[in-house]
Amino acid sequence: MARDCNGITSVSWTRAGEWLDYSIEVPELATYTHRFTARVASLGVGGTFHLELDGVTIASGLQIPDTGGWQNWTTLTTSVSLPPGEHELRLHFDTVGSRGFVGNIDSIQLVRDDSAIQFPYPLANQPPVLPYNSIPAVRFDTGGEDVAYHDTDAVNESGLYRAEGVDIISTTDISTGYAVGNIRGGEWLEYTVYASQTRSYVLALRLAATSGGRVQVDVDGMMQGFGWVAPTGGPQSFVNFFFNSIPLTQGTHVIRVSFGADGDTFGSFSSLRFQ
Ligand SMILES: [Ca+2]
Ligand SMILES: [Ca+2]
Ligand SMILES: [Ca+2]
Repeated sequence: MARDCNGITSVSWTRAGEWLDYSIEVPELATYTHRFTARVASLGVGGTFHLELDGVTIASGLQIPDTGGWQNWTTLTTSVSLPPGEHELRLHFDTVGSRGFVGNIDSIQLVRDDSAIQFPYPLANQPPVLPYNSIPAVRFDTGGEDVAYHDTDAVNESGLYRAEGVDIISTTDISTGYAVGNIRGGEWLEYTVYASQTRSYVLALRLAATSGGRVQVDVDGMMQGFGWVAPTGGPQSFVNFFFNSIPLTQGTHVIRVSFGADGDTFGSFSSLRFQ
């Protein structure tokens, strides 16, 4: 520990492999994006640290810059996705900088980003409880463009089921009768779920790929897997595409499914199954 110019105690002489734990409570029902801010200082280029929530990395490669002195403070900011409930936030020091220390940390702050609120759909306080056999892809979270999904334009081209940017088609692949269609490269959808147990889940996506393409799964903002879907024979020819190990801790998580590269045509997506 050291004292900064205000006489406030800060964490100093930090080395790789050390960590700090903070118990936090997120009182809301939904998963919100929070801005994480750390006030840091380092004489010479500092080291790196990452953040873990309940043992799972939620932000990595945070670099403490050269601030010109051990008591010259600057702020580091990143966005983290925090599900509701009580959590252990760990600040884990990874590498040291040019002077043999990671750097000094004076304070950290978590501030809710109210412009990025998302809830499960259709019932805001009832996320699907995993394992779950068939979450319709059209039940992506509420919250809109850039928060719960990204679509190339602001219109649902068919006008079916939901009046938002995501394009929805009719299908017989799922009993609810609707799938996300007209998926183009760069588009993504998010689903808030509740994992009933801490373990790895097998995730199966029902996909129909016109010309094939890349699909990626992120959990709470961290990539957990990606793969390439071969052409399936058209936008109504659905196949199961498996991710064999998606680790989830017990509690609420946001699953993001992203498609292709900008400009590609991907196809359709009818459901998600977590086993
Ligand atoms: Ca989001
Ligand atoms: Ca659209
Ligand atoms: Ca689209």
